[in-house]
Amino acid sequence: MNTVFVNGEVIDRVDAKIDIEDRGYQFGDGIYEVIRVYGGNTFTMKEHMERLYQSAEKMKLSIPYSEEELTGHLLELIDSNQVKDGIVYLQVTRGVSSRQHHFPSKDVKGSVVAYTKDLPVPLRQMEQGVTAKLVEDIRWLRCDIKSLNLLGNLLAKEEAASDGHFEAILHRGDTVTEGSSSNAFMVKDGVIYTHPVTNLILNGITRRVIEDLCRRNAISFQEETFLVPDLFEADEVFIASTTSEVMPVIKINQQVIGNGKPGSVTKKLQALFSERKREQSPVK
Ligand code: DCS
Repeated sequence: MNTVFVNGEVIDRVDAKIDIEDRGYQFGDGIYEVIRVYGGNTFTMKEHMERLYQSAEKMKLSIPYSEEELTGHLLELIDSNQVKDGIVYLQVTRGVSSRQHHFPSKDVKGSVVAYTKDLPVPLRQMEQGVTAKLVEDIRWLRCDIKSLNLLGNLLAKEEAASDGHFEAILHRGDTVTEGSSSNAFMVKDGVIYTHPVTNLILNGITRRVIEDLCRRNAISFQEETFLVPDLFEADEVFIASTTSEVMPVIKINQQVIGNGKPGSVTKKLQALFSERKREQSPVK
């Protein structure tokens, strides 16, 4: 049986029901997190939970559980579904109330849903690299909130995917911001560049792990904006997310990046990232 968490209960997936007047369903008025599970253990769970509560605060959403309670429920769910390599998806909306734009009264409780999914690490793509399409960033100005409102991201991803690309790399004017569901990085002369943490990008947890790995291993990591021409002239480009880890980008649009193969800095980071995963998993 595949179980899901719905408002405090762990139930069979087929029994899960959502009210048609849930504000997540009607407005995308909610937030979410995607947390990795490796070998049955969560990876950077604390960071994801903290970001969830930060997103909630930024949109004045009250989560009806403490962080500890919610973490406990997720661990129970992972256990119940015997997840080995996969993800847990967690979503909180502003709850159910008759459709109106302004927020419902304080006694309307947020809806909390979570489910797990088996998802292997995309090893082949990580080894060979993927291609990306450059797409204009038409999203709103609070991309720091991990909101359910993903239409700008979806349109970009679809534009890239329908041309056979793995990811859309977004640019606002001349500035490269991030991927449609990842952070974007370029390497030039041994230095890694990525957009600074502002309202224009999501402060990715994988990005933070990469920053920490760079600091500990004397790899130069610069939080500095870079431009579209810089991206095309980079030695290496990679994207990073919970599901894709450190993913080399070997071609953008029709243009080959560097020598068209995953670069040495990217490969070094992949190795360090794998090591970090092993360190975080308790030895069984
Ligand atoms: N930027 C955007 C717009 C994202 O959607 C994501 C992750 C990231 C950056 C990277 O953040 P993490 O490193 O914290 O994952 N998006 C999640 C998603 O929607 N599916 O998988 C990850």
